[in-house]
Amino acid sequence: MTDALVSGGTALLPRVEFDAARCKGCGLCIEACPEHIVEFEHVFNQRGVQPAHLVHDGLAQCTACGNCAVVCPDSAVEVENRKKPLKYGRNPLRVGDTHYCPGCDEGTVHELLAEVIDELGIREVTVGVASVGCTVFAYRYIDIDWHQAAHGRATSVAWGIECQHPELRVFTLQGDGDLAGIGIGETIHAAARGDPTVVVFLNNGIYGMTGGQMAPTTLLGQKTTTSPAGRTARLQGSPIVMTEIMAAQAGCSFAVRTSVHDAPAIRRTKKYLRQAFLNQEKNRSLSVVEILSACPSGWKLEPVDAHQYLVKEMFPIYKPGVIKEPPGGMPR
Ligand SMILES: Cc1ncc(C[n+]2csc(CCOP(=O)(O)OP(=O)(O)O)c2C)c(N)n1
Ligand code: SF4
Ligand code: SF4
Repeated sequence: MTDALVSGGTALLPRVEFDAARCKGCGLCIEACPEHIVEFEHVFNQRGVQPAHLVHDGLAQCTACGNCAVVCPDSAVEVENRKKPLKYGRNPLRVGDTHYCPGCDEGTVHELLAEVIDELGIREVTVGVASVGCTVFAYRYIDIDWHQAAHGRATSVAWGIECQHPELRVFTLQGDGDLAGIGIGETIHAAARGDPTVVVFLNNGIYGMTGGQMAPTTLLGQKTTTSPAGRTARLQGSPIVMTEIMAAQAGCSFAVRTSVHDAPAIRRTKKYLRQAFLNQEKNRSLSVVEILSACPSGWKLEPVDAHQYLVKEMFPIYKPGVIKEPPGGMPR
């Protein structure tokens, strides 16, 4: 690991590496560490932020839970439990620094997708369809084949690939403006047809890339650049709950809503993504994994506050959990 601060010298202690150059200083690892042994350094890195590192002598208290590595949206932490052995963070498919804002959840979803594709051994047959929005550069970060779709058209592009190459495993990565706004027609028709696509739906309740405009998923009362007084049901309509709508279509065989706001949620989301790819192989119909995603920049909140907002304000409207079980049920 380049520019890495390496801690841990003996075989019994965990190995914990913080990549100072990669860190964008969001502080999520500091929040996630149950032993409180992660802090910001006093010096600045090339990105102009104070990167996270382990406190002096922190390794002696480290339990190798891996939470810091699991929550890092930028693959900047690696933890190895040398007793088990177990490793967290960094996998062979994840490449490059991401452009996402500090604390943005979209990078964490890349990590999970890369891990699942790697662990299922489907790298050579998987094609991602990147959409327009903050995930537009997804093809730079996961080393598989990609296709770029125009705004809202990702499921249609996926269907085109699937028609020509039924042997391939195709997934889309779409924001809520993309999937529920301009692409709402394409999305519902894909669910009705039962395309064998894994739809990964990042719902941050806002148009992030273009500067925080109101999306179909914006909460009532939420202030955005195009609803400065807060969204009202009368004027702009109520938030659209897309995953329930997709689940209601006969061709959708697995629908779930989840989040990546803390380490247990990240682990659950990985399980759901894995299930979606397994469902794709077994049932050849549409799976949707909606991931509630913090947008600290668009919401004008600090990363940790953004996750609190997500739990307090988004969960009551967008309830996490399995909406439609896959045929045969969820593995316990
Ligand atoms: C046809 C078309 N209309 C509008 C745009 C401008 N545009 C680019 S990104 C975007 C919003 C993306 O929001 P979302 O899908 O929620 O993704 P996020 O950026 O929040 O991840 C819009 C409207 C475009 N690129 N193409
Ligand atoms: S979670 Fe990652 S990017 Fe954020 S402060 Fe920690 S190491 Fe840096
Ligand atoms: S604008 Fe929002 S969604 Fe886009 S990268 Fe920044 S935090 Fe993430």
